[in-house]
Amino acid sequence: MSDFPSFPPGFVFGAATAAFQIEGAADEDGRGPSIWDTFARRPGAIVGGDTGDVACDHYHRYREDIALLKELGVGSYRFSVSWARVQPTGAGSGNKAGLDFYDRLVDGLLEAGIEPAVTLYHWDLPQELEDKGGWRHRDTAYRFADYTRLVADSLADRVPRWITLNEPWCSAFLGYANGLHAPGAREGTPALAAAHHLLLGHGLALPVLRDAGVREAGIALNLDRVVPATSGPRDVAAALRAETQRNLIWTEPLLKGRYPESEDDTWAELLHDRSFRRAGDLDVISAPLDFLGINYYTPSVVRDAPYRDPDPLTRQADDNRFEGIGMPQARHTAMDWPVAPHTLRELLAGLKERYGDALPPVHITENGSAEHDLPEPDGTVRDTDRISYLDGHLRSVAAALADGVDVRGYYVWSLLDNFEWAYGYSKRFGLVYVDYATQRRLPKDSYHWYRELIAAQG
Ligand code: IFM
Repeated sequence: MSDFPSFPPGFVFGAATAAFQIEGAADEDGRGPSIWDTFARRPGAIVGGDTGDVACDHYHRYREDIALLKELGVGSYRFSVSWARVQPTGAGSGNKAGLDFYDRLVDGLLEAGIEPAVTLYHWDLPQELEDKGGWRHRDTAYRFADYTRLVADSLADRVPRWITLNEPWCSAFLGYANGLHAPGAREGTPALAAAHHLLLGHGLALPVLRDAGVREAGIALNLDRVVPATSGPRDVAAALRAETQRNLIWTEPLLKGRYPESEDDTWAELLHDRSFRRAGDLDVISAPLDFLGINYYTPSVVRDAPYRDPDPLTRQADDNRFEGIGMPQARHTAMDWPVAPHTLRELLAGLKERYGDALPPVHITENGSAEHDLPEPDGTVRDTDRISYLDGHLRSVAAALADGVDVRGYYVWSLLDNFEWAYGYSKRFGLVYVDYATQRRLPKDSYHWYRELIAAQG
């Protein structure tokens, strides 16, 4: 560790998880069904037919997991609250048993000297709200603000850092355009309405958090570092379209109070579709953030391509005349994602260049890799590829700091192997291996490596 760059005093080293991916206890203590419970039961939706019913059984084993975090030495733990556990139908009064669980979790973290960081929405919408239209429907944004009040009333006195939404791009486009995520809809334009209503929900939740006196409120976006395949004008234009669809659709409304322009016909039309927008929405959405959370894993190298669907009437809202060509020269993780740590620094530099002083302080709210982990007979897990992935990305963060980007923290995804959405339990992102048959936790070599790094940084 001696050659590792020093991070500034107060820099937060953390680890992250999300409720649906680890908690299990799907039917306990009054929890209602979420869209992921429903979607996981759809034949063919999830690899191996896996569900979140048991997951890592964190609901019952949270004390053991807090002990793992304490031993790891993290300053902060980012977890999400299951909306359907604390407000089973997505409306009305709270479910005390559900709120009590998070109360105990927060107290346990504080006793262990770890700052809790709460994500309010990590994709698990109560099913009843989906039945009423889900994020296509404006009212869901107001329901989200009410739910925020419920959770803030219970936890704001002890939780300093709050994240409204995790990766709304996935909720909108994987959920409502290509159907790879819950609720599994393939609908086109409603994905844009969903994107807008997610942003509106975020904007409505912010003053609720401010009223509750929270120290820091932000949002976590999965921003892409988009690289054109060649310097030719067609590929450069394709990269700009990709950046609009992946990044600018979020950062422009949030940081500038406007939607991006696009030279692409379908997108220009969709972005200027005002049917689901009301006057004043962009003011609500662009309320100041205390930090911008960035979840980063891998870059996209894109080239110009025809529409996948030539028919504008059935075309999906994520079809924007570009295609990824991968990075054949790079190592690939078990997700088949190319590993290119320097691109995180480039992404951060690009944001700083585009937004200047309008860019709030940044937290890397997720970064990590799925690898083909196999425990040795003695219980060790030699995940050297993950160590090199994390090492590279942390150095990239250090380089961004040296470039003058105000990065305040870094959270490894994830503390535990867990339910990796459409991939079920087939992909392992954890610093800690979970043997799902016994629920035994085995800290991997990367866990020990991260612990040493945190200790060495003081
Ligand atoms: O597991 C997910 C997480 O829920 C959101 N960000 C990406 C991770 C890895 O795919």
